[in-house]
Amino acid sequence: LRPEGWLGETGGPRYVQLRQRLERGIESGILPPNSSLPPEREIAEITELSRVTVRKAIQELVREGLIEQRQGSGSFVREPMSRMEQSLSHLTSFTEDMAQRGMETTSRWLERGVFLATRSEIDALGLDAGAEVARIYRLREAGGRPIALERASLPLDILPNPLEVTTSLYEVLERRGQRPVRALQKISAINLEPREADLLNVPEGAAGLSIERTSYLASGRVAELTRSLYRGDAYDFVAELRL
Ligand code: 16G
Repeated sequence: LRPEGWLGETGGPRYVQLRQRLERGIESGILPPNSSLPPEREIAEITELSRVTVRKAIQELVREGLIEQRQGSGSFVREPMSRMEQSLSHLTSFTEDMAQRGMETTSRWLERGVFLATRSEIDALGLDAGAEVARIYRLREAGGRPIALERASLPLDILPNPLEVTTSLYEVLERRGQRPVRALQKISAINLEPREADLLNVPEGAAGLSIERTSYLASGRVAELTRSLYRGDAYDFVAELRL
C-alpha cells in the first residue's frame, strides 16, 4: 500500500485510486477472503492519504460487496458467493433443490399466518374480495447462508394452517394431496431494497432476481402465488431448449 509505485499511476481522485488498488489486492488474492484490512488510521499512515480519503475508498468497497464491516472488529474481505445452477424445467421445491446439492435448509420466519388477501392475491388466486389467505414469508438459507426471500400466498382450503409449515411448504401440500403439478414463472431483474439487502446480507441496491411462481393443481386450480427474491450473486437459472 505504500504510495510510491501506484498513487498517480491511473490519475483520478485519490480515493478512487486507493479503491482500485485494494480491488486489485482482493482480485489477486493478496487480500484473501475473510482477511482483515488494517485499521483506517494505519492505511492513512502507510498511503500518506487523509483518513477521509481512506474512509471514502472503503465505503465504496463495502457498497460493491467486496468488503464488509463487522461491528467492533473492523473491515474484512468478503467471501465470494459460489454460484448455484438451478434448472428451470422441473417443478421442485427449495428444500428439494438444496437437498440435491447436499445442503440443509433453514428458514427465518418473517410472517406466517392468515391475512386479509391483497388485490394481487385476490386476482392471482381467484379469491372473492374480502377473502383471507394463508401467507408465509421467510428468509431461506442453505448451508447457513441466506439465499432468497420468499413470500408465498395460498388459498385457505389448500393450506388451512400455515403454522404447519415448519420446513417445506411442498411437503405439507404433498401430505394434503394438494401438491402443484404445473407452474408458470416470471423472472425479472431488480435492485434489492435496503431491508431486503440487509436480510440477504448483500450491500444496499445489490442486484437480485425476482421470481414469481404461480402454480396449479392437477385440477387446474391455482394453488400458490409466490414471489422469491434471489441474491443476484448466488444463482444462475438454466433451461434446456429444443426445436
Ligand atoms: C421454491 C419455489 C416456491 C415454492 C418453494 C417451496 C422458486 C422460484 N420458487 O422456492 O414457489 O413455494 O420452492 O419450497 O423456485 P419448500 O417446499 O422448500 O418450502
